[in-house]
Amino acid sequence: MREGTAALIHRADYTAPAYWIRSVDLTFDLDPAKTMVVSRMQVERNLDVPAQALRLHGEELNLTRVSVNGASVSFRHEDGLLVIDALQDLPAGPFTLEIRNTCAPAKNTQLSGLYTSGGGFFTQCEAEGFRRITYFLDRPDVMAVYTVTLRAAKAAYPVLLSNGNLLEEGELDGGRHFAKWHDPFPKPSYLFALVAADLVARQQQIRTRAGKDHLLQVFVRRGDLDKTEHAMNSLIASIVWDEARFKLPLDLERFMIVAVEDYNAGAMENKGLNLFNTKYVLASPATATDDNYADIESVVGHEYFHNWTGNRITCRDWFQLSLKEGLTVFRDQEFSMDMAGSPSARAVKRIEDVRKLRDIQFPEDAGPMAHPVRPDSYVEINNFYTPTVYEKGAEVVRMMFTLVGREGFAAGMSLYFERFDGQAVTCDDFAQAIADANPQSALARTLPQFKRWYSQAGTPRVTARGRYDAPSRTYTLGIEQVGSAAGESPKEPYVIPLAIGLIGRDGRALPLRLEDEAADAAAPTERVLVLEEARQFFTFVDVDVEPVPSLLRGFSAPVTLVDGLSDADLLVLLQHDADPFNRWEAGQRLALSRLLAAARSDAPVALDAPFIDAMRAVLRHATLDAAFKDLVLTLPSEGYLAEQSSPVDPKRIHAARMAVTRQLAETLRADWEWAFETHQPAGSYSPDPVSSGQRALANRALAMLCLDSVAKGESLWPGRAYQRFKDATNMTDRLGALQALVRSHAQHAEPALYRFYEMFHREPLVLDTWFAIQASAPEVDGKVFARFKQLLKHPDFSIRNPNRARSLISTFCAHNPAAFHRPDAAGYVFWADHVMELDGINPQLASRFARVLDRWSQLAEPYRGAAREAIARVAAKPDLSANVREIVTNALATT
Ligand code: B3K
Ligand code: ZN
Repeated sequence: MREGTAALIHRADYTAPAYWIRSVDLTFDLDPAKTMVVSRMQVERNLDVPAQALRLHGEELNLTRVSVNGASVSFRHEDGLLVIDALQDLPAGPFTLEIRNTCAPAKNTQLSGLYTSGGGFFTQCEAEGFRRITYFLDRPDVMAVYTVTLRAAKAAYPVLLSNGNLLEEGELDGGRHFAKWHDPFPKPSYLFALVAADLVARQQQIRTRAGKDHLLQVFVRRGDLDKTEHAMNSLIASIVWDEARFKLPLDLERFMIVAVEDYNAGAMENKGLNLFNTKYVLASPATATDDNYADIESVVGHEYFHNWTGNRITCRDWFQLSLKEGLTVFRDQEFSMDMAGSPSARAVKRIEDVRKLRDIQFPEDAGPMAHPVRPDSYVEINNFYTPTVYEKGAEVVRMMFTLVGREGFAAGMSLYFERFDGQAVTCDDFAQAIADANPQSALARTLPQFKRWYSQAGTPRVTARGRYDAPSRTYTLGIEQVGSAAGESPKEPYVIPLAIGLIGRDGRALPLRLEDEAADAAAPTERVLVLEEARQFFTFVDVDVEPVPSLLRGFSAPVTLVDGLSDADLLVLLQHDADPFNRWEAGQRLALSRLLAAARSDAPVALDAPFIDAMRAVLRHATLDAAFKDLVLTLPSEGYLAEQSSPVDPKRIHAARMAVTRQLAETLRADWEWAFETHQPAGSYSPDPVSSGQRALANRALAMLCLDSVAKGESLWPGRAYQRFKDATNMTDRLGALQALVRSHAQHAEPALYRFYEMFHREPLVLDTWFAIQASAPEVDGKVFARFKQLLKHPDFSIRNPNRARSLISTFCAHNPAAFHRPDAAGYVFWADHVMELDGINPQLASRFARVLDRWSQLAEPYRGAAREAIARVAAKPDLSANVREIVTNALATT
């Protein structure tokens, strides 16, 4: 990755802090225009580093006083830091540093630091927001014990919260009140939080296995209390799970979740006081879909699990971000799988996770922002909260899990906490602990090589070729690691756990015995090969028929596999593979080759009978779960197809995907009708995997039926969809029907959209969906683009609310490629204008949005040249934030 003007920070330059802040006593006089902060810190020199001035971070603050041990001292500002020189003369030992400053929460449109939203005060400090509240050593390896006093007008801000336990609260003069909080656990400043707002809470007392009582609270705005049950249940489930699976208990008397409407991220794991985007808290059957319910469970879990993986053990520096994020994503994925229950529901979750990885992380790893899981340098750390650090990081943890086994991983986690609880550590420390707890494992044997997963960017490509020798009844797999992308030189070989099986054409799972293994015990039908070299051969013996190899089962490593299987082989896997992931994958690959062929050719699409029959067989299968069927029948996304094409013509890809979809709608018409009629869960709404799978399949069927009806000029299914839209008793069905109408361009789409708005315009999260549906509608003659531009002027649209901005602008630009990429470049002109506008308001949001054009260099002309021009126009703006500058500079460095 390359960077231009702004300062690059390098991992290799890490040095320990010159001072430690052991404790901090903060007092806030909260006022939207001018909040006063008094910070009294117990500070000590770090005797391991040479004596030097104390340099504190601070951003957009007004400093009023600095004193040391009660006496004012002189200070200076240098390179954006507050420098205090006078400390070298102090006697050894701790001293008290007091700083008084003010900040302006109401003017804080960046939503980093202390800001206002909906009339309340909220904070977001990760990664470097604390320095926007007061001067501090705002780095994760400085861990302090916090005591926080909040003072504010009682009528406007009846609820005053900070981390830890409530020590006291009371009245003050002038209608003000106060609350004093104490967090007994030393923590880095990025985990600090405060809330002062008019909120109500759902509360629950629980007793954990250890017999301790805890108070759980979910705070929301008045009127939203009836949407907090699922979040509370998810929190309780998370607490129970972490104690049962990893023996990690809740360590505070009180655990709070607060929902906030203006929020850059999804949620934040502040110690004992998690702040959440409302999107990941609020749910009722009438307003939230099955997917929303699942997301809430997973995000509540994720933030809760950070309490140990992130908070108790944190990162030494921000290059180690995946230490907490990769591990915590792995933990939340395991949690969701364990909650899902059945093997089939677990597989569905795994498929969804892999689909996300390949749709989002693989392109990142092949584009201008490619970086290792543990980056070596950055300009703006907020640009590195990426799918690579999170999702690929979780895959790296999953590979360790695979290499040491479930018990071994649990032992490794215990050793990790034994060694490092209360400390700020590195990815190396984590990997070493897992390996040390499993000295006999392949991980321990290969650790330095395994850690290339942390240091090398790019998605490894693995080719596999199998050869069956009938006379000797042997099957030899030759496997090669061939670099990351076409044309790129090979990386140093990785350690790759490759889960495999061999299947007979009749579907029989064949025993797997390697040539040097004894023939006494029964050979397993699945095993994990550990690849370590650039090229390796594995010979299996006693193989009585020519097998079809089922490789990379469960997606056992984040690689691209090229195995040269024929359609006939893939059909065998789709029909028989005991591994549900590979069964799904076989269907995706069959679809992919047809979609790519359709995108290349100008001839009308004519799907072959074996493919259609295979899809029908899955749809009609007697024992497969509905959710799994739905995933098999979901065609690869346009984004994924784009990654498999060169150059990329978004309109051709869209047209091909639409054509294949229409043909499946037409040829499987009777099967879709059957699927719709037979997948209607009875009884009251429940977001469990079985019912939500049924709803997903019914909604897909309805969408297919509407497409086919509209193509034939019938009104039967659009009419039924409209009726279902009106009668629905839950949001999943209502939205499914609405999407079916909008995506088929049925006449009923307009009245349905109108009605939907009338019903839900007071529900911000549902209104986000209303914007998103219109922004993602399939483009016809520029009408969707025209409507999109109209919607930007809608009175309910605001670019300042991140959820709303994402629901309209990001949805259109990132998730509607055929509408966004236009030969007249109007989409790119819009993009550039809005990156620049947003950058003046909220640089973190702007730089996320800026990444929409990361893959510009892959585009076909005329898109490619026009996209580059738009990026160059943004880059030419002199006062860009470091956030956006890093993105556009890197984008322009690609050719
Ligand atoms: N740790 C936060 C993300 C903070 C984003 C800062 N730009 C949420 C999470 O990963 O749990
Ligand atoms: Zn996280």
